[in-house]
Amino acid sequence: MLAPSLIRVRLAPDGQFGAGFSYAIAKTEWPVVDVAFEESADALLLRTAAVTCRVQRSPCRLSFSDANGRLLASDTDGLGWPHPNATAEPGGGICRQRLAPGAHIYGLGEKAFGLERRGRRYDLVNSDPECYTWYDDPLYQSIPFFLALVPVESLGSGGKMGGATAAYGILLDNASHSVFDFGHGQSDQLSFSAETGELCYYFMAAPKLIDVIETYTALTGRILLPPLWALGYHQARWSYPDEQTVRDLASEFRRRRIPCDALYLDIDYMDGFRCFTWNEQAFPNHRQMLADLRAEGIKTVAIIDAGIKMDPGYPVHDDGLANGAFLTYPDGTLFHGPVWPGECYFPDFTSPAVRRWWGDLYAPLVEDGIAGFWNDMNEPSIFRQQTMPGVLRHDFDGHGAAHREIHNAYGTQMARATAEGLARLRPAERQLVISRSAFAGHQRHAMVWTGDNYSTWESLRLTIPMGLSLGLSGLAFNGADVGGFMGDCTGELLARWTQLGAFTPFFRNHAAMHSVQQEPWAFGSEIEAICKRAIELRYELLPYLVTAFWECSQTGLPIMRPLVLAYQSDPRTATVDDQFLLGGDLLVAPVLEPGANGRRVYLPAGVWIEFWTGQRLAGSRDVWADAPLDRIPLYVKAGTVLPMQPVIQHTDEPVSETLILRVYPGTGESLLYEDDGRSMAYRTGDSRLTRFAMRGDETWLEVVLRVEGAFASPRTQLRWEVIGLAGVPDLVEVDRHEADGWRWDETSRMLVVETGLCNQLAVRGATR
Ligand code: MIG
Repeated sequence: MLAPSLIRVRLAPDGQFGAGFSYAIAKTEWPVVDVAFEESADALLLRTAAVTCRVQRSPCRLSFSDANGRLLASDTDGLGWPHPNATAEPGGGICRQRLAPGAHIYGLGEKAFGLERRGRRYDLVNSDPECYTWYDDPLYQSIPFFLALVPVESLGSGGKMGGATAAYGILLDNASHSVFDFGHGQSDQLSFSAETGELCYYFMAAPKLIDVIETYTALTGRILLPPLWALGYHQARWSYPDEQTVRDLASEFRRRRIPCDALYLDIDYMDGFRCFTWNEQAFPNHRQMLADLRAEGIKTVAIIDAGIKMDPGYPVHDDGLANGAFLTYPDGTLFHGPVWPGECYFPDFTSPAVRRWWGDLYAPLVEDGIAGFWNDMNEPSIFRQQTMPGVLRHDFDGHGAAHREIHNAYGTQMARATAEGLARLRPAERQLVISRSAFAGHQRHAMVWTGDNYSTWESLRLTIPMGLSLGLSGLAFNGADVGGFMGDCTGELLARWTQLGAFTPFFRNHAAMHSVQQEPWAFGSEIEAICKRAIELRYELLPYLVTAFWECSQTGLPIMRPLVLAYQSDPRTATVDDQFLLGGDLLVAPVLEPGANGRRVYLPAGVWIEFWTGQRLAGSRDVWADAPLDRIPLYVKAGTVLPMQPVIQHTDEPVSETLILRVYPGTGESLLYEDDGRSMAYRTGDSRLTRFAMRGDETWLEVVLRVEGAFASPRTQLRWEVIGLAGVPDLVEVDRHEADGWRWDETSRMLVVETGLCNQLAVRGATR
């Protein structure tokens, strides 16, 4: 019992418990929990304020119920062995539980399926699928954590409680190949199991899914705030082959006034794919190039792969050998396998010494001026074999392990070594480390992108459930290749994808070698203008997005959220995954089909205001959204103050002194988080939080501001834009005095009030 609602269950194959060391877990010390203990002939009962765990003695079966005595989860068979896939000793355990009728299952991070996980079986073994589409499994990342949403009726409490629900979550803390089956083998049963090692899982109970996520991220860690530039628009391609191409690319963005914060160097910037080297022919003056880009407000991100070329004389190779950094077979023979550079050795990122060595390797690239790093091929991927042999020996932070035992954690430990190295090299700065592979807890070291999708409408559609599921599984900072990676994008697809990408946490356009150019201007001026407008909107919304990132770093609540998270008791939301919430207040309903001029949108309970027209709409129903190619349907919850800023070309531009506050009349609370966007000073209190409390409707409203925190924001002017009032107001008040200089714009039916910093805004009699 780690907390009243968090229970760790361990079962060792031979009755011998190991050290229990795990890369998933961030928090191992918990305050003592009050537990009542009862014992009877056939069972033990452990009762906290939130959960009762019953352990039946023989066969050993566990069940969990909530504080109201409602059964949440119960074993259908004794916990046991072996795993159906178990190949070698000692074989991992399996846990089978009842899957209640009507229960929904979510989570597991990156999977190429819909949001709803029920009805299928999933393999969690980090792999390089070399491009994927719907239903391809496994993929690059494995997050062995799921959440269950259980209708209360089905918990056996009898009474019909229309829509009442309960939630729980389970993390299987095991980094070997695991299998989750949610009613696939047997429709009323779920099971989870691992190839090898202890069966260790964490059970978390809560009335609400959001509380389960809070507990899960308290246990496994939360995201660190990224630098602000990481939230801008990024442009990549495999590869921009030389200096001139990269320089021209940067100039194009500036010339066309399309905002952009970062460009990417894919593997061809290296000398023969040797990590930490430069192709001096193609990039002879890379330092100057990087400095010039920086001067234009463009950061450069470079790729680093996991394999190190077997090449005597190449310093990383020689050094790695001398330091014993590379993985070996149990007899000490070095393992090598083919990747881009040819035969490679693979560092043992589970060794603290190797992680340190690896992190220090970034020093020259950091000095050159590379701003962020992109770790690829770290499943690890090896050509012509799925991955490395399971018998290779790992240090496992001094505990020792075979590769098969920690396979799924390899990529995260590489990203961690990178992040820790950068933190040593640039201690005052926030870092961007992008990783393709990940395991539970990855979010506290780095972020992820979702690898090699296709330039197809199906892949576009998939990005939503994938991003939402990652967010539910701790990996809130994620994004897919905008425009699609493999195959040829089209103008229409790029327009729709850029519109969607503008509302995902990571916003990077990337394309594969041999595919058509996919930059925002690649398909002519109409598409360019649409992409540009979507990117501009992203920059206008940065104050809101930054706030969502901050909230995520505090509570684990995802940035991009499924409707069910906010409207759990509305059964209509349970499986919605073609629209989503960004933060708490903005509903995004992208167009996901070719040739469409609109789409259906489900508006949950409450009043919603259409972003483009200011129209007020009642929720709890489907509405039709007009969506010509230049428009993505967006809705703002009534009662929201949406913090925005004027368009900028990149985030190094000085922050405008004007903060735009879009007010959507209603009742609610909104937040604005601010800090310097680059340093670590926010961790010692140099930040500012503004709370907007609003009451009202379309005829009147009052917004009260409360400011906390010491950060001296450059934003000293407020431009209030009140959207969706019924008419011209009789009275506009700022700090309880009649405001001078407000105006009513009849065409947009918007009230505009310009003020300095203030504590209150009130609007009355807006009926005419
Ligand atoms: O085997 O570095 O997912 O983003 O462009 C392909 C080349 C290797 C896979 C990555 C992709 C990247 C590509 N890489």
